[in-house]
Amino acid sequence: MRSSVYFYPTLKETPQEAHVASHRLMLRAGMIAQVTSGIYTWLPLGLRVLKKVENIIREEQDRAGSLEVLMPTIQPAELWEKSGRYHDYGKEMLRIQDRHEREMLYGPTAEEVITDIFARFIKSYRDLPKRLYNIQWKFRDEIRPRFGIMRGREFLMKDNYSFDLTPEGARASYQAMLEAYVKTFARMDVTAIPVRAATGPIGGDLSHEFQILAETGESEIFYDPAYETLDVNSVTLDRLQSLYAASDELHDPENCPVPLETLKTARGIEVGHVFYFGTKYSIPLGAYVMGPDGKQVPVEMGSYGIGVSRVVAALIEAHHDKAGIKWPESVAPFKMGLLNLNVKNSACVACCDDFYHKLLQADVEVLYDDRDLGSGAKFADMDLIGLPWQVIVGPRSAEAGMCELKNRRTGERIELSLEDALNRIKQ
Ligand code: 5CA
Repeated sequence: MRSSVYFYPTLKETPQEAHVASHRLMLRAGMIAQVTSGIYTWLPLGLRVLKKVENIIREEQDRAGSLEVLMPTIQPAELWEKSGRYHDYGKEMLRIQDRHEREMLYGPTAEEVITDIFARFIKSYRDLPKRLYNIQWKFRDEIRPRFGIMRGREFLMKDNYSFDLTPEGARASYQAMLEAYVKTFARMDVTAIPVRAATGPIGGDLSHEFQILAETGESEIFYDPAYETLDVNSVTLDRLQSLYAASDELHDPENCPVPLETLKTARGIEVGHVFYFGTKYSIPLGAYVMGPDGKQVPVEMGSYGIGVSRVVAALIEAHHDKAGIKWPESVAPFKMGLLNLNVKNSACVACCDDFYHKLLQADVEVLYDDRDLGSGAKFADMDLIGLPWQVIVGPRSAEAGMCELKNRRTGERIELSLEDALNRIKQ
């Protein structure tokens, strides 16, 4: 992609309304633009990152034996009246009337819709277990939308729903999701740790939040120092339950098993939340299957969310410096930036154009800064948008067939021939 035809309106100044690094950097890099409070347009550069995050999540959900569906954003109030949540959900739910004055809502989550689908089509224990998920926009009329897309009103969520015959089966589904989450976040170069959490309006009595540790996190978490020895790569539900780590909502200082002197606290960003709530929705919505003994039993359910759009902000909180974002390769909008430092110099242009075409042929995702701008502005923009690699070509290096290769994360720069640079990048 050539910068001259692309659209990423970068800003030099820090926008006044942004109080955390991720919000500041997303606005400055031209990734998002606010439409109104808590509602954003994703601009091309931001959308590329969102799609990559979404795809990693999708691949790990599929690998964990889940099936993707796509539910609507708008739901009928009727289903929520059946589950009993329509009146309890309160002002966070955006309620709408259609032209026939039927009550509708913009879905804040989808337990009712998916349970109704299950109830209509799945009738036998032989079809279990089933895990159905979608990646869809949700709306919650947050009282205090803030930090950009971190706490938006409209946000993208991956929500998975599991259906099992027995509580043991449901725990196995819960365990499979814990594992999928650990793999998902590892692929994005961050560690998200599961802590015990309150279940709120989703319900149930077993729940974990996945928290990425960051000073600017909105949640406070409390944990036993022994938790630091937890190997998140081989985390099991039993192991998790044997160690104390709780979100602020659930933490009760009076009844905490860890003595106050040893208890640790940290701040985190809640990027995911998993719940086991048994038959809370299956009974009222009629999701029963025929068991092996021929009797009708309500299915055991859990739900598993990831704030897909919030993850983008959390990744920036975890990976940035003063100059800008430092994307992990797996989610970077482009793998590399190619900087032509003088677009009026014909040797430099010829050399960069040729290099650009070779990158395209090799399927390397590249943003080619071919704009007529000073080199200072190009360096600043490239560091700001945070592509993992930069190839820098000026008139003198062009004549010698050389370039500079910069690693954005380590800051390391080396001079090498264009040919060697190409081979390295292809690897
Ligand atoms: N139905 C369940 C799981 S499928 C559910 O709705 N869980 S949730 O309420 O915890 O939301 C799932 C995830 O969505 C959260 O962990 C968080 O990462 C993200 N999320 C929730 N509210 C917002 C918001 N206002 N802005 C951005 N992300 C949000």
